[in-house]
Amino acid sequence: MADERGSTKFQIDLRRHLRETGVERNLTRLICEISEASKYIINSIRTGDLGVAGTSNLYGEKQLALDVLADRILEKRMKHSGVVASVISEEQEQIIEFNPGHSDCYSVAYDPLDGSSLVDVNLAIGTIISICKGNALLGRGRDQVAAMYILYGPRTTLMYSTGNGVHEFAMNQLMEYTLVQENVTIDGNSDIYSPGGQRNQYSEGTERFVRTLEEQGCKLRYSGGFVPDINQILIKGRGIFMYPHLKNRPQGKLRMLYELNPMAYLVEQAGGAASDGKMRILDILPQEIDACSPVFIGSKKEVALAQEFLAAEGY
Ligand code: AFP
Repeated sequence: MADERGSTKFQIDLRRHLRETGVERNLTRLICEISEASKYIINSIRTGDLGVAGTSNLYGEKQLALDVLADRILEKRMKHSGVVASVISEEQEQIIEFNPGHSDCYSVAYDPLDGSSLVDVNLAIGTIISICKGNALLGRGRDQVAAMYILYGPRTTLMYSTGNGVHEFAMNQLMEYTLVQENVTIDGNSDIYSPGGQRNQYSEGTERFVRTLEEQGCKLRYSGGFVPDINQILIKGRGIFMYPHLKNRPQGKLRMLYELNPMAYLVEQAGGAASDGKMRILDILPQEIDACSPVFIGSKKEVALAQEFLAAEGY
């Protein structure tokens, strides 16, 4: 459908791509509803209030007005879509049920505006979406049926997978998402690395791993936004992101349901890997909705190398 990145003989929009790849009707509707919601989120980022909302989220983090607004936009869209059984948002305290018993519905875990603390300095941020069948929100990530993100950067792009490869779309001047490339692949050796968290809190194993990457000539690329940092690895086809176990934060910072599971699904679909340093992220069974985990995600070779260092030098 698309020749080299960005140039297509004709513009294939998101709905058409979903239909032509045989995605189930309600799932197509859900993914398109989320893409529609992103247009309102874009507008709120560009023109909205950058102040605090005066409230805190599940993690005790101060919510920005934009966090709350983006959350409301998405929740409303999914509630009225008619195909969503329940949702959980990083900005909400608990699971919200719309159609709990509906057998052919989906459940969605989402981070409406990941990296929102970067908006005031005009850095790229994103919306992260995890989709499960029925009400399986607290299941293992391997049971997801789809994952996607929207990246609000110099260009607005959307990446999705329903289990048949990872496909990139860009928003055009009419605010339509049109296909840029299909089957995004991670198959190179890393020459970039994204080390989250304070370096002086790293375990010996993680420290040795990072030093080895630097000795191999890897360059540090870390924006503070999970979505642009993962997008960089997917588009370049190589690299590794980590937010590891820290001495002062053993579970790391990133959240299983609406950050790690969807990104691990996309990265694995692109031929990469995602681990907590010992096991596959998608095999972890979250114990609560706010579960966090250490993460090493990106090129398979470097994720495996991280696991070797942690096993040998200490997790
Ligand atoms: P915010 O949403 O609070 O900006 O956090 C963003 C994030 O969850 C993720 O997008 C980044 O990869 C990570 O935190 C950055 O964390 P540090 O600020 O500790 O580097």
